[in-house]
Amino acid sequence: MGEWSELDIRCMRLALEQAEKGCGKVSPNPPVGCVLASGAEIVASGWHDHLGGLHAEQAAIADAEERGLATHGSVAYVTLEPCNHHGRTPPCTEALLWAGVREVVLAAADPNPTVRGGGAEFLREAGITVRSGLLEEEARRQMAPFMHWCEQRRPLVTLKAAIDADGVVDAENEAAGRFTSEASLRRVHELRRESDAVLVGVNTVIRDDPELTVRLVPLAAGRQPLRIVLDHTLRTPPASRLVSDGQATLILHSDGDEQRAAALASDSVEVLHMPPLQPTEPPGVELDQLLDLLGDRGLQRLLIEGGPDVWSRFLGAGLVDEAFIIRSAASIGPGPAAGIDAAVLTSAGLQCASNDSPMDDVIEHWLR
Ligand code: AOF
Ligand code: ZN
Repeated sequence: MGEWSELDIRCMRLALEQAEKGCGKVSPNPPVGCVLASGAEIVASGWHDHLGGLHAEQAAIADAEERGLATHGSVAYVTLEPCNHHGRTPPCTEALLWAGVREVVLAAADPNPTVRGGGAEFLREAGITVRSGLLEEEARRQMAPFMHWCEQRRPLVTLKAAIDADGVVDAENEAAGRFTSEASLRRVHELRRESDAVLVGVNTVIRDDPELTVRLVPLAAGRQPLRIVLDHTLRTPPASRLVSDGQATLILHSDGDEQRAAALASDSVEVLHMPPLQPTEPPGVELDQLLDLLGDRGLQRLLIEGGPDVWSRFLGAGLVDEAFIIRSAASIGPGPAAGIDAAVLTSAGLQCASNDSPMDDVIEHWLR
């Protein structure tokens, strides 16, 4: 279209790179990056680093100040439309005005229904040139959980499955039954870090007693994800790690008795009864209701870790937005079948977007 110059594109790419530094640390805010350019010179950059911390624009302005460089007359490249509200920080629109920015180039509009919006309009009315849509797709992808939550009020659902050469599944017990590589395992911990909640079925809890925490990669300013157990009749063992380790767990049931609920509930464990609206088949918590509940609680990304029953329920209901399938060349012998192959993923509405081989496993990334 000729609308964007090479400098524009270079600056926005850099802003996207800056934004990446906030990934997994700022939820429920989106990761955002900002670059300030004067003529052909990039004078400053910044990113939204942690919840309650400076927004990207303000971080970039602070960066320029620290370097003793003028922001007056510069162009700001931001991956998201500047906010126009007093939230945890004052409005970025005003910060840009104060800094004397002459033009704002943004990648994606901010669809957040809970903020005032109108950032671009406010800037235009103040006489600043605003151009939008540069590398929008990349920016929306980087902020996918935030965008998804803003537009649907539900978390983006990511499924992770590790499968051996014979289609047998990961024993989640990482010490005893691990067959995927160290690199794949780290990728799983990264996924957990980028997720607000991690969900398993009760059979996985009984069989593997998993922790489902982020341990192999630094958590930095991020939080441990909420652990969620789908437990139709409350069979979760009170001595399991998810119940006894003091980290937050949500156990959802549709037909458990009160005594069991009382034995599991504590300061860190919430037991919630969610009767199905209509009887579900197989019986259990209704998944649409579950996603609405998590969306209402502001959770933007849900990682489905297993096992096969849970995968098949989410895939069968067409509720998976993205899947990471880790395929190992090793055979772990007899075990539960994953029940996930290309045909299943395709009929769940997903397409294989990429194949990545960190060391020996293949990690397939499937997207809607
Ligand atoms: C920006 N720049 O770097 C980010 C923005 O609660 P607050 O004050 O942190 O505001 C959060 C909202 O602001 C968030 O939900 C999103 O709509 C927008 N995020 N805006 O101008 C940023 N992270
Ligand atoms: Zn802001």
